[in-house]
Amino acid sequence: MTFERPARRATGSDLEARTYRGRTMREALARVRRDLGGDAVILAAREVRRRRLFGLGPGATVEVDASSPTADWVAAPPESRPPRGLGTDLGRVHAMVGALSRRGLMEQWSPDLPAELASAYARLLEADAPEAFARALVREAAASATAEDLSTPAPARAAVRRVLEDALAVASPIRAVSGTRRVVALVGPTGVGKTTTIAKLAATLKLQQGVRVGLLTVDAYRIAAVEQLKTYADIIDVPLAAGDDPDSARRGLDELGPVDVVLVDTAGRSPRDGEKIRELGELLARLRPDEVHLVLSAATSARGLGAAADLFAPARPDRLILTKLDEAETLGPLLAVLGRADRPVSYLATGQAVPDDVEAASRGRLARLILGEEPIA
Ligand SMILES: Nc1nc2c(ncn2[C@@H]2O[C@H](COP(=O)(O)OP(=O)(O)OP(=O)(O)O)[C@@H](O)[C@H]2O)c(=O)[nH]1
Ligand SMILES: [Mg+2]
Repeated sequence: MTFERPARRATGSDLEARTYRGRTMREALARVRRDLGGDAVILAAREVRRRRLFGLGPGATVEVDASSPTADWVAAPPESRPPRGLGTDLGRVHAMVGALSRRGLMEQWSPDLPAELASAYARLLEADAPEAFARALVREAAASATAEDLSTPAPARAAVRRVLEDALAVASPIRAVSGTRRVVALVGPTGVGKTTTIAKLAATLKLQQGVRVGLLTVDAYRIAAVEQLKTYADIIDVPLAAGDDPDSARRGLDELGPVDVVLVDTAGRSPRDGEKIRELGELLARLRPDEVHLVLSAATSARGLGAAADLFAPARPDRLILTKLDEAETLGPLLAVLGRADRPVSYLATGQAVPDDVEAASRGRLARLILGEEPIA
């Protein structure tokens, strides 16, 4: 495709705007950058053909008005810039340009996404949600929302939140069933908070719900690990057993006596340590827990989360616990693993305090947290 010299347009001020065209926003912006440099000021953008609901028809183009940066304009926040005679039909698309260019996200946009959802899309990208996920959510929201929903930013954001909520799965909290012993194991990478979460859950189950809880550690070859759990067992006043191979772990279960719920603490494994994870899988296969919760720290990169979810597959986790939500800068990376792991989230851990900083997961809360619409504490 050849590069056409852009037409010059008067802006009604001392600035000169040029108009750049492309089949997509990305293409038009690439031309702006090539001609005016990376600091060019985007003044407006429009779709040239009438826009259909889900994107542009064939041959439709995007026009971007841009000018060279001047100190005066660069300093001013985009919303304070007047349209400066660039035509009256800025409206919706102008707002989209504002929402995205303010956040340096203009490049990501393409005209097949509805402009009304630009700010919700920008919010997802700012939360470090994977771009493909953000795009899919926005598309889905556009398909399910009414025109009225999309008329102003708040309902448009709510439409995206609803779609995100629907995409999330949560599991019900651990329930004691009288007459049966429910065995619940926590597995996961080193240092994510398995032992701390077990202490929180044990205290909550016993003190708030009157459930008879026992603890079993299969991390017995690490003295410090046993001592850490023993300290909690003493404070909460629940029995503790230990075992480091399938036979001693099974014996440990029996030593706990009549309890309703056994929480099983396992040794943290590096996601790189495939052999140890397989051993853990074998031990759990013999122990036959009713639930296996994979504990992941929200303060891990998307890549680290994905690797952990894949590598702990031999332990057959059927639920996810997300810890350190308080430490994570953004929660968007979780979306990659929530999709990939395909397991419902059972609990959210939001700090170091035992037992306060744990809560049963809820879809609404998780969606609002991921979108940055609600504080952790
Ligand atoms: N900020 C924050 N810290 C947490 C949270 N959960 C646990 N921690 C801290 O993380 C550190 C490690 O916690 P542990 O419970 O020992 O982690 P673990 O997964 O049992 O570690 P290993 O047994 O060594 O694999 C401790 O300092 C905890 O206080 C949380 O939700 N938020
Ligand atoms: Mg531990």
